[in-house]
Amino acid sequence: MRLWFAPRTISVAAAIALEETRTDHELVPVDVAAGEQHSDAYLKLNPKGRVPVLQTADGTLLTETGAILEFIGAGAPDAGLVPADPVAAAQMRSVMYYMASTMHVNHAHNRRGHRWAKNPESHADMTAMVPETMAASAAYFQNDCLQGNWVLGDAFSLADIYAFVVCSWLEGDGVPLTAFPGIAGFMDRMQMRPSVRAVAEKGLI
Ligand SMILES: N[C@@H](CCC(=O)N[C@@H](CS)C(=O)NCC(=O)O)C(=O)O
Repeated sequence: MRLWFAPRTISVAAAIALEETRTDHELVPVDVAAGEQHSDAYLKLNPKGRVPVLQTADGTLLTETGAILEFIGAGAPDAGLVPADPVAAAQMRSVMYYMASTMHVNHAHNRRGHRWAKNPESHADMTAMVPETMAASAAYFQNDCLQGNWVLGDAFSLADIYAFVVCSWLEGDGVPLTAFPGIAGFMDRMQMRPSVRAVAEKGLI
């Protein structure tokens, strides 16, 4: 498999899942700061101009972090990243959908206001709201999603990987982790996992 990624972006979640499942893969860096995601060559991989993209062993190109994580998890059932129980699986996906649809979008308002508004004053207004909206998302994740060590209590799952990357943006978005000791502990546990250490050694986080 081949993963197109950029450091510190949501694409790191896919890299962690590949490590968790010991899936053979190649990493292809995308220079997002230089706008490589908008190049003709990259748009052929992902017409949305975003990272990540995962190319499967048969050449299929997958986009959207949640879908990519599910694909990686399904290919390695022994890793246990997706619970067999349908209720637990739905709880896991509930957190993943929240990360994708709400918390990641809150974060994007920091520097990507041009997606939603033309007026620079509107961008500044959106940026000013980010510490508030990200703190609200952090409170929801800490108080209502984390059920002990992980989202599913004792069982580590794809939701933890997704949440880890999104929560790694909190400090940069003006939300100190000292205000969220539950998340701080979760981040410490994640950082101790060999998968996260491996991607850190490669400079992804
Ligand atoms: N819903 C997509 C969002 C992907 C996304 O927004 N990626 C960001 C990095 S975190 C990106 O590629 N940004 C580049 C840009 O906006 O030009 C997913 O979860 O895969």
